[in-house]
Amino acid sequence: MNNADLRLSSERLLANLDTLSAIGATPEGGVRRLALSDADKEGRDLVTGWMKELGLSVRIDRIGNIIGTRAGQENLAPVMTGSHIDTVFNGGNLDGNLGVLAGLEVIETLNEASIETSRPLAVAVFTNEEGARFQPDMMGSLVYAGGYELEKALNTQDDQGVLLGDELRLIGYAGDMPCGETTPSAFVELHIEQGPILEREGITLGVVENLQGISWTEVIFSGQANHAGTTPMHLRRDAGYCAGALTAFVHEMAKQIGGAQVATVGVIELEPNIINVVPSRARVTVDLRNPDNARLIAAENRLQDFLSDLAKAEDVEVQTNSLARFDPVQFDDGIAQRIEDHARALGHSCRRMTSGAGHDAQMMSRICPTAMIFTPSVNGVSHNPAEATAAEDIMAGANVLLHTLLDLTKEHPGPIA
Ligand code: HGY
Ligand code: MN
Ligand code: MN
Repeated sequence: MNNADLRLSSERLLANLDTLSAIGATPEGGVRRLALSDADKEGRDLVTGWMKELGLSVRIDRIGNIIGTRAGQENLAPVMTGSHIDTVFNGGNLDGNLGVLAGLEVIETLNEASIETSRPLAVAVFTNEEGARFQPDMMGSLVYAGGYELEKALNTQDDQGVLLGDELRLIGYAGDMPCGETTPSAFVELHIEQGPILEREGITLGVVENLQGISWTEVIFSGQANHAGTTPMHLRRDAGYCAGALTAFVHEMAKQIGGAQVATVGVIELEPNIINVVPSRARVTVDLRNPDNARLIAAENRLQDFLSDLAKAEDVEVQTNSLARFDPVQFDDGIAQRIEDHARALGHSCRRMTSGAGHDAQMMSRICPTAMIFTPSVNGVSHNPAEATAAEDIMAGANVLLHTLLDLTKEHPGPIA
């Protein structure tokens, strides 16, 4: 068979996605597989078992990243694909999982066709991409790319005070391989778009050429608990009011800035959280994103100015902690062009686009030529049990991944057939 006619098995890939989705399945039909939880361990055990069945050499690095490698004919740097299998608290079945299992399906298809590649081919499962339990997000790939100290990552605590390093040992994935030991020759990640653009435009695939900047801030307001009935409004030091004012401010600020600016208050925790007590303390998280770094910095500065004015006006203390800050990322145009050429050669409509979400690829782009493939999300929904992508779109993206990876495993990738 001419390699150009090679296709993945949709039955097998879709079945494997269902099998993995059963681990951490929620009653709403989604998945809860928080990083380094028992469900994450179970998912990791399933995936590493599949890697071994495929004959991959499986190694775990010191932050728990799993790297399965299929040997090449030459001892060259591998082409790498992959993503993550940890989810947010109320996640869907595809976010991250698709990129990992499509990578394994590529391996299985090459094994079945007895196709050898000159470069090795690796599939990565990165630790804690979501940052839902331990911040920052994309932590495993960031450590792999040398952007975050391993010790700092291992000493990260979740909101119960549990150390990431202890959890890693507990689930048996505190590996001994140095992080980032192997620099891939290229990294390509398949991921759902998690937004509305492809579906709205009726386009099958996204060729992701850049990714927006991300700023996560934790804001702590400290006021004074007081009686809800006896305390006059002008004598209150109301942390709960400040949390609400901040939420309204970031929402309005993003709308005023316009363009691609987005802002989200995802967490509001009040203490003592009792109906008849003026809140003494509020913990609030602010997620700001913009593909233009100057605008993102301007939004961050407006946030800080608002907080200092609010603290003065309401006589509360305010403390901010940066939980994550990543500049916008430009992917490799050569890799993006190959993705686009393969999409068109396979007869799929596609368009260049920016990623609104963070991904492991943004960290891998620090160390090797990198780009991404997006498949459409039904109703643009993600980080939600309703997350879905049509089977034919999943296979379109996965087959473009197959041919892009196959192409890149040639020592000198030639023109697209
Ligand atoms: O936050 C993000 O964009 C990613 O889902 N971790
Ligand atoms: Mn993801
Ligand atoms: Mn996600």
